[in-house]
Amino acid sequence: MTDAASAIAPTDYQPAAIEPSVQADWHARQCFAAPDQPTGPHRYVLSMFPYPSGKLHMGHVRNYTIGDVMSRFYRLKGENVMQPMGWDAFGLPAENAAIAHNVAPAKWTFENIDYMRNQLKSLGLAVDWNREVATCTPEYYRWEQWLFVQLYKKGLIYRKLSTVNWDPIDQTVLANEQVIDGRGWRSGALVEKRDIPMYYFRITDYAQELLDDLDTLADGWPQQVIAMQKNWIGRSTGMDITFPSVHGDLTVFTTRPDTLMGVTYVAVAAEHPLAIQASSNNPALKAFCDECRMGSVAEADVATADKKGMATGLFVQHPVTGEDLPVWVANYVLMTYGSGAVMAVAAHDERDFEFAQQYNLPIKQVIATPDDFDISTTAYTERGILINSGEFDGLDFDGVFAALEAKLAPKGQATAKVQFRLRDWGVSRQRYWGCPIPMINCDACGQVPVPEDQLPVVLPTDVVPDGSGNPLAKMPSFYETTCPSCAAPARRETDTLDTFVESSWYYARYASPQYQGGMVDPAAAQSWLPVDQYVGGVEHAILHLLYARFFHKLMRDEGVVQGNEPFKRLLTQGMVLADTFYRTNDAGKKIWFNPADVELDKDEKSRILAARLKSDGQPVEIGGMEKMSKSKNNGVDPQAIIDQYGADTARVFMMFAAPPDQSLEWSDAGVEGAHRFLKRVWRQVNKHLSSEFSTQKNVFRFSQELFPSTLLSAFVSKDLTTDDKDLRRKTHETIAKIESDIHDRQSFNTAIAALMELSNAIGKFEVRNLTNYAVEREALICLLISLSPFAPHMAQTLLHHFDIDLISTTFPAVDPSALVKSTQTIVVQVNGKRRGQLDAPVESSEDELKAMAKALPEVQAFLTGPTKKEIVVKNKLVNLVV
Ligand code: ANZ
Ligand code: ZN
Repeated sequence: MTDAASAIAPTDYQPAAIEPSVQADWHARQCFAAPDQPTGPHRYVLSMFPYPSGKLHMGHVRNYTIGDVMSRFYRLKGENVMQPMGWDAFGLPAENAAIAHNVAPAKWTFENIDYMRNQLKSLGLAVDWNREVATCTPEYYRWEQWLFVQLYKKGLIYRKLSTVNWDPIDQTVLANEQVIDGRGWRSGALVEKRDIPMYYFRITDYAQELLDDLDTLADGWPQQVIAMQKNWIGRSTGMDITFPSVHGDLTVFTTRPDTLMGVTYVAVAAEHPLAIQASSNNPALKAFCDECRMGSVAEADVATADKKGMATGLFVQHPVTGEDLPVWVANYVLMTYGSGAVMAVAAHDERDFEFAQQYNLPIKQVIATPDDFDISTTAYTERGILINSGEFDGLDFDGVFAALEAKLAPKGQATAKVQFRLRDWGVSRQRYWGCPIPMINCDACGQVPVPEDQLPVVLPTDVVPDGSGNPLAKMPSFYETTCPSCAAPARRETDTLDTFVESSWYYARYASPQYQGGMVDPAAAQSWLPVDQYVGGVEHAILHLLYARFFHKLMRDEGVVQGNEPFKRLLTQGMVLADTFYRTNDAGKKIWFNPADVELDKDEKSRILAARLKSDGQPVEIGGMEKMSKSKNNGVDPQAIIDQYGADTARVFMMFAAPPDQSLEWSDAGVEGAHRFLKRVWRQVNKHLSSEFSTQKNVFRFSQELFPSTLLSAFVSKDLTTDDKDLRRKTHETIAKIESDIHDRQSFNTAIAALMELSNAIGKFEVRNLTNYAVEREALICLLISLSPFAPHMAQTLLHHFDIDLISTTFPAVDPSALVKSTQTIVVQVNGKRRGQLDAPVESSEDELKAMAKALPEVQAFLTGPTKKEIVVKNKLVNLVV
């Protein structure tokens, strides 16, 4: 290896010349292959796998660079790191592409995977490609089907009617995103609602555990994500209260039983039995209920929609006073929450208040308000002391709760209750490109799971959907089968699973991706799970992370994995933003132009002053920074950046431009800045290697034998100069900072800033003798190793010239002796006023400091007589009193 050490790096930094060969070296040596059962410290670093949409976007690049920096750092720290990669390969875009280009979804998907795999490799990720998984392969989804069957047998999956969007022209079920302004995306037909049977996962059985276990994640997960999950699970404690009536008793769920004496009407959902009963002889009411049912079922829409209602003409009795209360149908009451009915307290609930005002219903205040609160214009929604409540007057929330329970519970009219907002998870999709649901429909036996020895139910891959319904339902070769329990002819289920199911357990499959005996090899699961560090977009903060947590618990209860949670630590990266440019056409519509097609005038702070379209030289409007997206046409293609500057520059820019959890503003100037930094490091190493001292053999001894034990002092027998000591201190402070920035703070931008500072310090350092040369060598080696998680290709190439193999080296240890400051600044005062300062060796005695202070010419001018008192504050100041 000494030959390599004496070789000199080419003068110019040419990423295109080094990156492919470094990647080929990694592949040839299988550098990042993780063992199934690691010995010693090990870490599982996972970035959310991509959907193979066609090509990488900047969000991917950011996500995978963050994960890769951590993987490479922990590898350098001597850990066995597993960083796998795969493909979330089922989903609607493949079907849309099939319709648009007449190509089979399988072919389209695998071609995209091949292209994107190459793109990921060109980014230089330290990925164990032997663990690659694509969720659309039978080897993967057969275990998903296996779990489905187990859960169905346990009753954790059930089938019930549910409402879908139906396109009457295409005769197909539409996903929510295929409904645009109430019409089918392809046919333009007005979308109808239909009730069809679907399979559900009983996630609500795990609601309490999913909530409680969030507390165990508090150290590793962002607070905000934990809060979003809590909110989504939405645990409310309250009471079921029953209102007796001749039409049948009406039960409502309320979180505010304390307001019971303020109820002035009750409201039910359009689907509620009382509404249906009242509609049977009231055509106007029936029409109104039908209209409500056509509306959106999304809770957010319901909350903001105009309040609409109609009286049913029915009455129920107040459980305490016996008073008759009118029953209304209201569009703000959801059939799917509580019992689909509310006791309305207009004075203390905003929605009820709005509704009561609109329909002139009475408003009765029962909670005392602060003096300055105007209850005639707004509902007062805080808890408080009861008024106008007869026997309950003067009580607070807990007091009424207990009193009501004591009074009504014995009559069966009140039960304390916990209610979750979380709904069971409907997983049936009437789509082709998904995992087949392993069920068989038999006329005699009903739903029968596919026997385990007949799994997997393989999805045919040579199908090109045409947009008119699910092709599987038109393929007798797929659906014709026999019933496993009675052997009569039966029909295979043609619905497929929601693609969130595949992404709920891929992290576990990576532990043993080829295992044929189950979802995960128990030994591999034991070794690698849970994931130590998960990295992904905050857009997955709710559904994906909740489903994956749920699956981990399902798999645990099935004996497949251990532990309660899949992801120990979570980093949610921010969005990538870019400038937007547009023109407004005659119809008032904005036409967006890609930043690559626009040229800019900028001021000295590189703020944009004006923008012109390159093709016609005419101005375009500046729309500001927005999330990179197709709709604003402001996506910057990462491939273009990699081609022009190299992957290392793209990576360094991504990590330097913003803290990982914040949004990142794309800027060409920023990319160029990152590139200049790498070029400077390249030149510095080049200069060092071509120095006159480079031929001295004992220099190589330093890197080969003594590094990384940082025994520079053993190498350098002579005393170091102040400059030597300063650079050594900078070097070791930087190492310490990189460690704490990456490991403790996950603050990668400040780590790069520290590396830039170290490079600056090296730039200012002068090499006059062999000792200086050794000090500089240490600094450069430490700089390159610390830079290697960010710019691995360049680091590996340059370290080779120091006889160091990046793949087998370790992260430098901090030399505590190098951190000791050699000099310190001492302020000199005369009679308490600052008159000068001096740099004194740290070990100076009080007498030495006093003498040095008195010797300063600017101080002497004020020493008008003999000193009466001389005060020394250690390491800080000398005060001379005359
Ligand atoms: C009376 C009341 C008085 C209420 C008051 C609130 C304030 P959370 O906290 O989200 O669980 N509610 C019950 N079932 C409903 C349904 N199916 N559709 C729409 N709203 C429903 O919400 C619980 C509250 O939401 C319940 O407490 C009920 O209104 C309403 F001053 O009951 B409350
Ligand atoms: Zn049967």
